[in-house]
Amino acid sequence: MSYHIPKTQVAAVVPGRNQSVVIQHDFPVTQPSELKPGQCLVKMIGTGVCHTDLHVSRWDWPIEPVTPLVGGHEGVGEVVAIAAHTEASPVKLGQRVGIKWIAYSCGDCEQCRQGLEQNCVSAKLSGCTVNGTFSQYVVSWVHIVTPIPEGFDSFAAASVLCAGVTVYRALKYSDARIGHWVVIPGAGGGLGHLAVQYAVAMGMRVVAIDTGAEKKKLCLELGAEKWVDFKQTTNLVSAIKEACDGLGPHAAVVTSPYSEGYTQAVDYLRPGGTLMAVGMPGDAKFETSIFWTVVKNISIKGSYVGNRQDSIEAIEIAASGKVKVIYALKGLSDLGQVYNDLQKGNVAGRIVLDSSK
Ligand code: 8ID
Ligand code: ZN
Repeated sequence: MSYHIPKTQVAAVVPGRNQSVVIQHDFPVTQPSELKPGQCLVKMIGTGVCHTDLHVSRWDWPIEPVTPLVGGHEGVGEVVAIAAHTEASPVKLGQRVGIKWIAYSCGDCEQCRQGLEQNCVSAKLSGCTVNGTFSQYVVSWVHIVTPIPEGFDSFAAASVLCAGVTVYRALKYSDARIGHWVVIPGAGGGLGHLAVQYAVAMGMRVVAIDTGAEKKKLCLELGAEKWVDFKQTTNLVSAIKEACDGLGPHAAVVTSPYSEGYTQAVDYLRPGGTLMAVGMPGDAKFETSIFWTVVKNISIKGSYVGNRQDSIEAIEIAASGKVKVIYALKGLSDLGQVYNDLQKGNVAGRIVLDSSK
């Protein structure tokens, strides 16, 4: 099998710092002969837009992105070339695969050996330190891409590769178990709406925190038992405690992109509870009571995307129908508008871009 690989492609590009996204029709395509052993070329089908892409495009974070920046890190496509001298490729030409935030991890360093591939000393980040999925052809690595099960919608699968994996792992490490209350600030957003469903699938009881009628409806339809609107609730701490037997939730998985989603978590968590930090405001600090963190035996844990195994588990659960990605489909050329909508908090669920448009 061999494919015609064009020399140029359409890509949504941020040319540099303080610049807006532009649609470029002549962005170069890496040719199969230019791939290094272990690499593959993936022809994109679709890609989700994560709030991380917005953070990166605004230089919000202490990580310096490549420029011109082709963002995007949750995409699905077809393998159309595998580099010469690639040994024991686990994926084949023509296979559908997913690209995630961790574009590359070495597999050999201490962090990789322990399953913390996210913290690999040589990690490359899709759509940040290497070109990402807001384009039609992406260079990836055969040992890192995630195989997509047959029959699973490519556009839905795309958003599992960041949003889904991230919240699935955060819940897995939250110590919450069947029957426990989990509160999810940001529940109506891209990560949050999947967190609601993974938590329900794991047997947990969910309190969704977000704002507006559309997100309320979405969260309750997806299985949240209770809803708290953070803009309309004057005493969030007592509202959340009350929603969870008067004692508060066993865990909070905070997916809000701003520090406001974090500030009251230690106050409303049940003694012994766990705060899973997932949302990533660039320069905020935890503002929380050390005294009550100690006295209530609160655990605070960061959770950063997931490794290859987490990704496969998250994909298989979603492919089985237990978790549904709620998305609106747009084209690559709509990325600028999607960033505006995300910034304003206007996106319920996810926006996925069709790479052919
Ligand atoms: O590996 C990770 N930890 C990881 C992976 C992927 C994404 C972290 N993230 C980070 C992103 O960089 C971003 O900071 O998670 C955050 C959320 O990403 P997202 O889900 O893609 O964003 P979104 O779709 O805009 O959803 C955010 C939701 O938060 C709500 C908004 O209304 C929106 O629905 N929200 C806000 I803004 N403030 C809130 C508050 N104070 C809040 N919800 C509750 N309380
Ligand atoms: Zn993401």
